[in-house]
Amino acid sequence: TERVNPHSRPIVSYYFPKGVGEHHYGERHPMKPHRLSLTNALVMGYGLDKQIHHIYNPRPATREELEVYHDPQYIDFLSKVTPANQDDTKHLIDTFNCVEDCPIFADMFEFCKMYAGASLAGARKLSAGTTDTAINWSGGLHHAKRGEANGFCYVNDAVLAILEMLKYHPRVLYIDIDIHHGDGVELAFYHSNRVMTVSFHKYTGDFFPGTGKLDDNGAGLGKHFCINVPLQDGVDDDMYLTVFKTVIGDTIVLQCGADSLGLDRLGAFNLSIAAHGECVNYVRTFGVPLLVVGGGGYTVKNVSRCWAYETAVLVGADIPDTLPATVYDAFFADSGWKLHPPLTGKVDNLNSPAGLQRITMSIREKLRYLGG
Ligand code: TV7
Ligand code: CA
Ligand code: ZN
Repeated sequence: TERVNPHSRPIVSYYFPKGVGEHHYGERHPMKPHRLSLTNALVMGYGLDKQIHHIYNPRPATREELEVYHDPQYIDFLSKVTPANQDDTKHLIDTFNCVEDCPIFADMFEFCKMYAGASLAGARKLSAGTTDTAINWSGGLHHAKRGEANGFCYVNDAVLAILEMLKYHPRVLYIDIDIHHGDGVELAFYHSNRVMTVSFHKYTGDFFPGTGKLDDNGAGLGKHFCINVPLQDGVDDDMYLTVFKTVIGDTIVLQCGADSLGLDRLGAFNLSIAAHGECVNYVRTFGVPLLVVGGGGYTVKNVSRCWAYETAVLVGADIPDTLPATVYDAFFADSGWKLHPPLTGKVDNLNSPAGLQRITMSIREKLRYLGG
């Protein structure tokens, strides 16, 4: 099935579950699914739909599909709990961690089935060999555990998609450029030598979720098949791309959390949209089947700029820096309707060249061990 030529244009499939952007976590909650509607409006506004081969409104995942990874009792709870009845099941809400970061909101289970269904549809199409690249910006909810919600994530679509791809591919490489550690995906495959997980993240004493140190490298059969790149505030384009380009692989799932951009409401890195997109472009040139999912990103206007730009990168289209007119024009006035507003240099870079050198050398050593 490895029939992708990096020099020709890949076949790209784009998954947008209709209505996914109309869900609300709650007024003050930083996760805004509305960013998905903005992203889709920019993709269509740029006319990228004409360059994308297939556009799908995928069916929601079924319970059975979610239970391939998740605990049936947890899925049963998600299917039944509502804002109206949540007071009757206080103990279960605590058991399954559906508090504060992961509130119970209206049609929450529909939202979960939508974003997971889209990643699964992409994984199936890649496995069937009928697309080279599959994009689901509503996915990438990488913190969800087998039986527990965590960090704005309820079901782990990345884990489900990888499990689907493992039916047909001997190995999968998971790369995570969200500013948070991809702990849920790492945990699911920590003992597996068929899935290599690589996460780039902010790693300091108190930053969520607190895991992902350089020396966490997998266990049992999975020893050496887990890579963590712990970074400090303010990491810039040059440093990030240098470290990023030490990675290699097979079938790939790329989580593109946009909270690693400069000026993110929750993040503290200094990346431009161009550099974030260069990570996507670099992975694209490997010419292997690629599932691209979203993830974090809390400055909504920049998340949608970034993912629209990366959609263009993935289809191999050049798009102008002036944004197309959409119904969301008011969101983009800040930059005079530009795709690439200045985002960098606002946070001090606390990463020293020596510290980064230490990380890069340590990872080169591990990759050499794998013969990669
Ligand atoms: C993939 N940071 C998810 C990233 C998940 C980050 C956190 C918040 C937050 C939650 C809110 C809120 C917030 C302004 C920010 C230790 C706590 C502190 C809850 C109030 N405002 C992804 C999860 C992270 C919820 N959690 O990787 C409702 O920030 O740091 C924590 C944990 C305990 C719980 N409290 C926060 O990007 C998609 N939460 C406002 C309202
Ligand atoms: Ca990450
Ligand atoms: Zn994040």
